[in-house]
Amino acid sequence: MSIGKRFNGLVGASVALAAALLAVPVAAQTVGAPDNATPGVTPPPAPAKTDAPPKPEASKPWRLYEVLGTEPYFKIGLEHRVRLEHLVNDFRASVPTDASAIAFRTLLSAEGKLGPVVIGAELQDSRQISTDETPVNTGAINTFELLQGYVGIRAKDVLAKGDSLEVLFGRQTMDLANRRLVARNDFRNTSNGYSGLSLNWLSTEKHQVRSFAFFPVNRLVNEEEELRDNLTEFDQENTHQILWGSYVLLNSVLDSSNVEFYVIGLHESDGAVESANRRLTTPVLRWFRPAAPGQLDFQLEGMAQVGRSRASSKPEDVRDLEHRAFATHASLGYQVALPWAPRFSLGHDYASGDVSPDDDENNRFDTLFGARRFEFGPTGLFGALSRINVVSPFVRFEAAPIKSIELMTSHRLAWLASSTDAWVPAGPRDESGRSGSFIGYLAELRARWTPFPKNLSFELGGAVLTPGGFAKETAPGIQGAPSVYSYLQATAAL
Ligand SMILES: [Ca+2]
Ligand SMILES: [Ca+2]
Repeated sequence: MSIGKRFNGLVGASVALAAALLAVPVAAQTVGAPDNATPGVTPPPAPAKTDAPPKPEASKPWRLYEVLGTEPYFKIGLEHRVRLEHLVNDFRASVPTDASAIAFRTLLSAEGKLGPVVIGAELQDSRQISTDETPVNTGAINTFELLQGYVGIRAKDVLAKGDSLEVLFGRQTMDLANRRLVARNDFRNTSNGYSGLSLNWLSTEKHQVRSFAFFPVNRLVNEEEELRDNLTEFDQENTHQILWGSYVLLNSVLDSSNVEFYVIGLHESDGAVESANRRLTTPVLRWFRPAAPGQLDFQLEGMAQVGRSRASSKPEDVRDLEHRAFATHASLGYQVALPWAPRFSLGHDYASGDVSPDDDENNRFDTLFGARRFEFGPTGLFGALSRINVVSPFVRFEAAPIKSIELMTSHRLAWLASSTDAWVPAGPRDESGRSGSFIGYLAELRARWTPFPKNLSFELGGAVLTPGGFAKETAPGIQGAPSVYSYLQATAAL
């Protein structure tokens, strides 16, 4: 199908969908907090994150369900986002090429509540129109999908006065801890979904216990031509994959810092989806103090990963390897006690890579179902860096010069942790290690304008990857020139 035809058809469909959805009473929740919001569900408050300064106090957003007065029994939310993206010099390509896309995402959520019993659903329509040179995948496209559909309970004063408990059964989304290993994606046009049982308990002192057992949801369609045509097919729970976890947060324990400990398990075999037969256990320890005006904040995290896995998900690859990998994050920040909340931070990320393709071990750290936009730069058409086989120091500066405007810039150098393993987001691997290890320098800028908090926001951003020795040697599409990504997006929610 030609781009023009696709464009006309899809814009028509998107406009019709938006019009249809706007005709119903609405209320949504993610504008202005695009990196960690969870529409449709109101879990116990998560601990403050250290990767963003506290937002200036916002006025109350406009919500139609409040006007209608259906709360607390029924809430409905709608959000629509459109993003224009352009990538000059695609670092993944085998020949120099550019990529361009317009990505649309619509979320419609509804939740009914009677006493402690909740029942909810969320529809996600994610689609993209793009040039023929632009790669397409299920990260951008998943049309008319049931992202969430659950029943459960949400109750207060369960074990002690002032605590809260949420138990959900069904298809749901989840942000676990700092979202590095289990996340509800937000910048990415589609989100991960998980089906199963989750429990979330928050004590009066804001200590937290979470536990879950899921079948991750496999996004469909997934063939290139079907994706390019934005076809619709109901996603399938991958019953050959089990994701489970247990999480404890001790709030404000050591000199107003927090300690988190959790374990995530992933067990999979080949079914409808080819797998690398991962049987991984990932224990994580994080010690952190959230950002606040006039004080030092920090984050120290260690993630170990052990078990068995295969080097690839190819059906002919049946060699089980000992999986031994790990990742670390260390950062230090300071937010100046000024009205425009300037915050400086610096830090270091490490994630192991495979040492040798010929031994009996797999040392490549696996990020499971995590998100990376909040620290490794924009994803979407870009996503040049990730927490896999990487050594990367960074500096970051953020500020809110006026109440409705937030600015952020970050700068990273990135090397392969193992020069004999791949630069995974791009693909190339030099098993000899002779191409060196310097991936390059990533500079990022972002400006966000929120004229109506949680109702309307605009974001303009971009990133430049200046290739290092390894990228120049192994990524023919780059030919030594920088990859330059830019985007402009608008998000409206009711
Ligand atoms: Ca689907
Ligand atoms: Ca190996």
